[in-house]
Amino acid sequence: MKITSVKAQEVLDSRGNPTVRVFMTVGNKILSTASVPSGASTGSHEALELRDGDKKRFGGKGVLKAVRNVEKIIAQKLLGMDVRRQRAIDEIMLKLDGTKNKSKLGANAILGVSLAAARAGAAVNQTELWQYLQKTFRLKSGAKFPHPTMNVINGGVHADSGLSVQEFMLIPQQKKFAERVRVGAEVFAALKLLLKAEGYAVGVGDEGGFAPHLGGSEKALQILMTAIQRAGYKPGSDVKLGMDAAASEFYDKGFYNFEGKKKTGDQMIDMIAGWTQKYPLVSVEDPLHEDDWEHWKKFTAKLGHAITIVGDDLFVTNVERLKMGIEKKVGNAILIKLNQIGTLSETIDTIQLAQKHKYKVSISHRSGETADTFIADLAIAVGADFLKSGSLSRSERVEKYNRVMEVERG
Ligand code: 2PG
Ligand code: MG
Repeated sequence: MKITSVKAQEVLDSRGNPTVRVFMTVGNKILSTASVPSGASTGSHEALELRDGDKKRFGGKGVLKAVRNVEKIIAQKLLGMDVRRQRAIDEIMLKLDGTKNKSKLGANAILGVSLAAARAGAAVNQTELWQYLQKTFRLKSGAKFPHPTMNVINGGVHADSGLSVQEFMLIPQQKKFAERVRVGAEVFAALKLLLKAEGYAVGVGDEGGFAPHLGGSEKALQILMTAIQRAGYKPGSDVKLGMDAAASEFYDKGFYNFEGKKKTGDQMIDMIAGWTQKYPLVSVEDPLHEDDWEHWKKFTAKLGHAITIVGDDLFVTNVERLKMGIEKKVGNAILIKLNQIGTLSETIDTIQLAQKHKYKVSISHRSGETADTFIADLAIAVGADFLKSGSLSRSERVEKYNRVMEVERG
């Protein structure tokens, strides 16, 4: 079935910043839409998110240029194509752009079209999106459900809590996805009571987790242990912990400015290794700066056998960066964010390379999100190990978990 129109609009994300929403029609009755998320702790090797820079609108963050690129440049080439030719569609956009980091058309313009095409293709075939992705990219069929990694305490650039570590996550261990979500939500509720009782604020940060001024990241780990117990669960066997340090954000000229202390890479490694001894901290993302390969290597050598070490800003969903990691034996898991690379096809290629080399795969939201639940279907389609979609509050976060539960229930 042929693409008959490709339109775009400037809409708002969960932080009130503009983002791109694409509307695609196929034949004369199928309409699909897709919205593009946006990060705050963006890696310097990510594909370019095109913003207008016109200070008179949204402080320069408008996306009218990207919208125009969809309607005036990309649409011209895609009209009349069968929407199910996903790889060809992505390929055409890559050629049209012609740059390494999608700086001509904008990764936000390109991704919106890429995702809207996939969703339209699923509608044409009258299949669920996750099944359509499996068929289109010849993935293993069948539904495998990820472990949610739920960011219930927000720090870093996602909150003003004063914590250097950006995210503290619950990783519930129950059998069913829906059970994991229930346990996560119960611990989240217990955490709220606990924080209140201790006099901390319970307003939430960008990803729906609390943002209390705890005075230090280790305190966050401790309070999570208590919250898990208060909810009636055992830390470790029922609920494990994860964190994203997003260390590039507090790195400066060879040092890590961590909660008032200037730390070397080795000191960062020792501090986090110490936490993995004391707490059921089984997953650590971006413990070090995105170009600090030397310490990444050391960190992996020291902890890679014991915990999941996730490269986010390090790998930026990019096949070339991941290949470097595989060669250097750095990390053992990759965070996947569609807008870091900009097309669905490239994202799938990166995931497949990771899986081939036994790297775990975590499909992730961005701190700026919309109600679009594409990543939930993507996680199921590729049999991802983890789905990282923030906390158990704010619809743009929980809708991803809700979507996986919907598929699990059948
Ligand atoms: C991260 C993400 C999502 P951002 O660092 O993993 O949690 O944050 O979208 O701001 O890059
Ligand atoms: Mg991260």
